[in-house]
Order: sequence, then structure tokens, then C-alpha cells
Amino acid sequence: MMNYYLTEMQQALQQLAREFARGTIAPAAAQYDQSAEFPWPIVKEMARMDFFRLWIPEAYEGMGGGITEMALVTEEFSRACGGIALALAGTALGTFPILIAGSEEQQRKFLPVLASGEGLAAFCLTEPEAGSDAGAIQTTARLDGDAYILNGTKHFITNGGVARFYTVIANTDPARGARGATAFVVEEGTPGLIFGKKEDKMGIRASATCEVVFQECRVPKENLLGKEGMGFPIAMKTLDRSRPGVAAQAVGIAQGALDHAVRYARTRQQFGQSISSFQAIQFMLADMATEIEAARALVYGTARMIDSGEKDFGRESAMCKVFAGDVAMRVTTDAVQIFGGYGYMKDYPIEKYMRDAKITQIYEGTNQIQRGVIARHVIKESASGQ
Ligand code: COS
Repeated sequence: MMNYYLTEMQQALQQLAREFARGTIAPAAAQYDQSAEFPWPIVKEMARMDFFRLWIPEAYEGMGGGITEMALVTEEFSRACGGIALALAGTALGTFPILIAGSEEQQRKFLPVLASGEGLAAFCLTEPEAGSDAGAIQTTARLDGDAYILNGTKHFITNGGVARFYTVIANTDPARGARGATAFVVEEGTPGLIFGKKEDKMGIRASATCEVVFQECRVPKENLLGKEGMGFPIAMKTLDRSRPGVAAQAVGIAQGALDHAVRYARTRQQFGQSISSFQAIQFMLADMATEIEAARALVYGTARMIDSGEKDFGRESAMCKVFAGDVAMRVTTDAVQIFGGYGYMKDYPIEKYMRDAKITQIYEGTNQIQRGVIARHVIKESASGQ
């Protein structure tokens, strides 16, 4: 791996995450992929080892790390299993609206629970009719005395049904469209918070994905994040911070697939020699390794930019997600190719990597949406003479 001059702490964290992934996640990956159960024992172990504290400020019992720490750990976990890693990365996603817009009192209430891993988080933006067009959400929130009443259906929610806190974007002023959107924290156990259909997915099967339904769900006024009408910018800022996590997941999945492919190529004998001695295989391995390193450099660069306090990183965040997602799909497809017929069989671990990779081109904004975001930035920069 290229030297990214990580701090000593970051290197130690990376090593710890790598050992945890090898020792605890990898041996269980196939079993959870098959059963599609939520990996509670592993998640509890992650919590015991303080991985959920990483991106939470020290004032709220966290470790005060940032996107870099979140990305390093997500990458290492995904190298072993992209689905199990998502319990952690999905919690980061669900926590960002609280970090971005939560008041001191809200942060004091929610963050220590998230830091300990005692409670996970989920981000509820997507709806059946509002995927790429996030501004088209139909979930409503109307004020009634000291609470907002939420009604609507959220869809494809990562950590749905297993999280303690749901950060939800609902519309308090539907006539204003996206400008009427507002963010809330809805706590598990709130009457009217209902978990619908559990999704049966192609990949990341260890991750819990379900419908989250609000039926006259009464959410205390104190759980409104920011102000009424700020929901859409909060959601966009959340995604700007979380997309490097998806990119890190993609890098990890691609690296895991390459690890397997190189090992297999070294041991598989055909025509009386190991297939790694054939240039056809060598060139594939070389391209895979190069693309992964380029994606990793973009992820770490973006993470460092965000952690350094830059204000606008939407362009870079979209770039690393689009690039790493596409790399993961190409690399995992080539890894299956190197395994040949064995690669197509579920007896070998490699086809899972290809199934897991696909989602990184789709969720947290499809790669087509990312290209749209990047193009907007590029055109705007040109128009302003930059
Ligand atoms: N940060 C802060 N504010 C932002 C922002 C960002 N990154 N992007 C947009 N906004 C603000 C805009 O400034 C605008 O504010 P005003 O109303 O004050 O002008 C408002 O949000 C609406 O922005 P815009 O007009 O660009 O919205 P669009 O409806 O054109 O949508 C895209 C923009 C397509 C980029 C957005 O809908 C999107 O990201 N879609 C994908 C959603 C997604 O990732 N879904 C996955 C679900 S989560 S797993």
C-alpha cells in the first residue's frame, strides 16, 4: 500500500481494524451472507472495542476523530465483509445530522449512547417515490402542541429495525417542496414508528435494510434538528460527509477481492505452471492494484480535506464515491474472472465481493447523480473564472 503518512494513532487504528476484520469479521462473513441475519455478536464486539466512538467529539464520550478515522476502519472491515462493515458506516451516516445540526442539549442526549455503541443510528431520507430526487419526499410532519406528528414511509433504510435513533427528513411545509423539509430524531419505541418489509438483497446481506413507516408518530419538539425548513441542506451536508465512507467501503471490497485473486492466481496451476506467471493474469492484477490505489488516494485526500475544516467538499466527496464505486465493480468482476468457473460458485468467497460491490454504485446517491453533482461544480467554477 502507498504511504499516506497517516499519524501514529491512525496507523494503530488501521492495524487494529485490520486484525479485527481478519480475526472476527472474515470467519463469519459467509454465514451472515447466507442467513442475512444482523451480526449482533460482531457489532457488540465492535462496540466493546470502541469503534463507534471514533467520529464522536471527545466532549460526548467519543474519540474526536473524523472522516479519516471512519474511512480507515470502514475500509478494513469491508475488506472482510462489506455488509458487516455497514453496521458501523450506517451508524456514522445516521449520526451526521446530529453532529451537523444538533443543539448542545441534543448532542449531550444522543451522542454518548451512539459513542458507546449501545445504540445504533439510521438515516431516513429515501422514499418509494423519492430516491435520486430527494427533494420530492412526501413524509409529512405537522406541529401539534409540544410535538410533531409524522406520517409517511421511508424505504431501503440501512440499520432499519436495529437502530436506536432514526434521523428523519420530513416535510413541515409541503407547499414549499424541498425548502419545507425538516430533520428530526425519532427514538426507537416511539408509538407510530413501525418497521415494514425487510429487504432480501443481492449483496451486503448482513446489513439490515427495511421499510420504516411513520403512522401518526408523535415526536417531541425537542427532537427537531436545526430549524424548520433546514432539512434538505442538512441531508445534503450529511451525504457530503458520508459518501467518502461509501467510497472507503468500495476500496475495502475491491482490496479484499484483489487479496483473494492474487492468492488464487499464485496457487492455481494450469498448463503446468501457476496462472500468476501468465501475462494475461498479471496485467489484470496490475490494473486492479493500480485502480484501487488511485481510489484510496482520492478517499484519503477527501477525508483529510473534510477533517481540516474546509467548507465545500461536495465535489471531492462525489468524486471519491463515483470513482471508488466503479473501481470496486470492475475489480470484483475481474477477480471472479481470475477464479474462472470456481469464481462463479458460492463455495468460493469471491462472488460475494462482486455482489457486495454493486451497491456502492447505487446508494447514497447513484453514480449518475454523483456525476451530475461533479459537473455542476466544474461548470460553476468555470463560470466564476476559477
Ligand atoms: N450542501 C448544502 N446545501 C445544499 C447542497 C449541499 N451539498 N446541495 C444542495 N443544497 C441546497 C441548495 O443550495 C438549495 O438551497 P436553496 O433552496 O436555498 O437554493 C437546496 O439545497 C436545493 O438544492 P438543489 O436545487 O441543488 O436540489 P435538487 O433538487 O436539484 O437536487 C441532488 C440535488 C440531485 C444533488 C440531490 O437531490 C441528491 O443528492 N440526490 C441524491 C439523493 C441521495 O443521495 N439519495 C440517497 C439516499 S441516502 S442513502
